[in-house]
Amino acid sequence: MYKKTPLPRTRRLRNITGCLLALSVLASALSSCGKGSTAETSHASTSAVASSSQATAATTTLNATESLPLPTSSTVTYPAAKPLDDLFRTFYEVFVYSYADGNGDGIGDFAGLTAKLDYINDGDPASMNDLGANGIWLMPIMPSPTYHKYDVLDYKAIDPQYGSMADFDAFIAAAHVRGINVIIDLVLNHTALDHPWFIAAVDALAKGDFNNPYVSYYNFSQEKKDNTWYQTAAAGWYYEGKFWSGMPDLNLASEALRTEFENIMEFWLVDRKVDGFRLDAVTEFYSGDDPQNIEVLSWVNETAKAIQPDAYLVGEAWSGFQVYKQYYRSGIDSLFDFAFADYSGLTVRSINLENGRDYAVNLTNAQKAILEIAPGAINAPFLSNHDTGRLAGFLASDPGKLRLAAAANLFTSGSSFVYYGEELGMRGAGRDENKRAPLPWGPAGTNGLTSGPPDMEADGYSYPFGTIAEQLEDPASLLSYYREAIRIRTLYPEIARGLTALAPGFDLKAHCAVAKTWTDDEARAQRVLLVLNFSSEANSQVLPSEYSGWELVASLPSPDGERVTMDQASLNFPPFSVAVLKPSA
Ligand SMILES: [Ca+2]
Ligand SMILES: [Ca+2]
Ligand SMILES: [Ca+2]
Repeated sequence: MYKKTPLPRTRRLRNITGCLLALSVLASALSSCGKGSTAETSHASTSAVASSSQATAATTTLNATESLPLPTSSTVTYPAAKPLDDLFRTFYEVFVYSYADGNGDGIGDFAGLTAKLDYINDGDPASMNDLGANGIWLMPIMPSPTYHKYDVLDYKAIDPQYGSMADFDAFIAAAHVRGINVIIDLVLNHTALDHPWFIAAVDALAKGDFNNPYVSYYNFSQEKKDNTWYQTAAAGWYYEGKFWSGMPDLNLASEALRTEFENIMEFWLVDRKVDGFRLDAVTEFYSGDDPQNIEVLSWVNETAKAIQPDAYLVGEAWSGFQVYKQYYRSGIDSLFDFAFADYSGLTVRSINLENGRDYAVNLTNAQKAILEIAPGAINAPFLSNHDTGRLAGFLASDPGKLRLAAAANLFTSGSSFVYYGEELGMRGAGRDENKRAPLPWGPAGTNGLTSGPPDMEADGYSYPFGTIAEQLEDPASLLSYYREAIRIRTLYPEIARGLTALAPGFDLKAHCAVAKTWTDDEARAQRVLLVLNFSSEANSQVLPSEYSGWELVASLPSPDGERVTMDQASLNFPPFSVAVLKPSA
């Protein structure tokens, strides 16, 4: 447990001899010894972090009170933090196909996902044996002719590859027991070519039955308007297929189609107990017509909220900030924060430029712009997803940059999303299948391992930081880091919910220093100061007078396991480390 009591004096007096001896058995202590003097003084003043440096004494025969190495992820423990049950969550994006196989056919399924749900959240706020996410976004789960299932054949069923509806219901129940809300992908822009609606519509066209309601479901024309229009089986008629010929675009102006989707939303929210939807391709409902798309989103939002007032909706408006921020006018809860994501987004760019200050300015301005449009908006930050390629590739597998990116994403206000495998530093690029590779539970033969999409290339993905089994054993692993960052996010609810402002007095270009304020349910103002060191070098900063008396309550380490320390009124940052400060109680 996490104690606020000061360290026993013997631990504060950790001497250089002890450090050198620890060195011989714990490689990760190497760099911490170089900072011996700072570490010693700081441990006296940063009790919240330092006092939990129990354990790892088993590595030596030294007197335990003299030889403790600096804490690594697994040696820092936190109080049990029960997440608030609201819409600000930590989401984990799951591709069921590649998550866990429950029946041995190599394809992930709901039986496998349910059996391995403890990895995401074990339901015990006191344990850290899990990622600690309390939201899951399931990529499409409905019957489909493709492995990715973004072309739907039946909106009220489960693809048999993934199991039965009973398997799905069991998964939802298991998720809810653990405090996990589940949202599912809802594809409103198009269906599969073999969807019964499309077959009926083309049949009607062929018979000249133009008033058949199914004809209104799709976009048909007697001219081939451009190269996204394709010939139907009905002579002289074309259909729109914005993404490809196998996905005919729906016509969301059709009242009959809207009624179908109202029933579909009710089916999932009420009968199947899902907690909301991730809305695919919202900028393509009417390609190039944002006001029309926003009108469709308003209808989706009103429909879902009328069925289930606390349903959560997040839209994929894959565009620039000035465009997607406008989609908040629809009233939708969240939109993915594309400006900060992907290889060219603000997060990766700022990290590569070691420019934390610009990042902080962008973060603050983006939140302000979104809240001006919709005061209730919940930003949806992310780093990568199933379309973008994987984060570890964007950052050349640099352990420090990967950790900092994780912290930047998880410490942004809103509902943060983590793409499965990002917490392991999985790589995957090139064709889409490579970005959707199997979650590596362990070596070949490990229970639950999937075989991945059929056209995945052997050299298109990799696991540079090892499997889950390997990273679970390593307190300094990227996985351990994600667990700790999510735990801190949960412990201090103002990190996800706070209004962000630039913290005055931080002088280094490398520092992203932001203060957040949030009023909790008991009308208390909660404040937190976050300082992320975007530099690959150690540096320090005098704590600005504004924060005089604030305490270092948590930190995230450099890849070598070094922690931020506070020495008198100076904060000392190892490379790529993060400090979390709160006013003294
Ligand atoms: Ca299977
Ligand atoms: Ca737990
Ligand atoms: Ca469309």
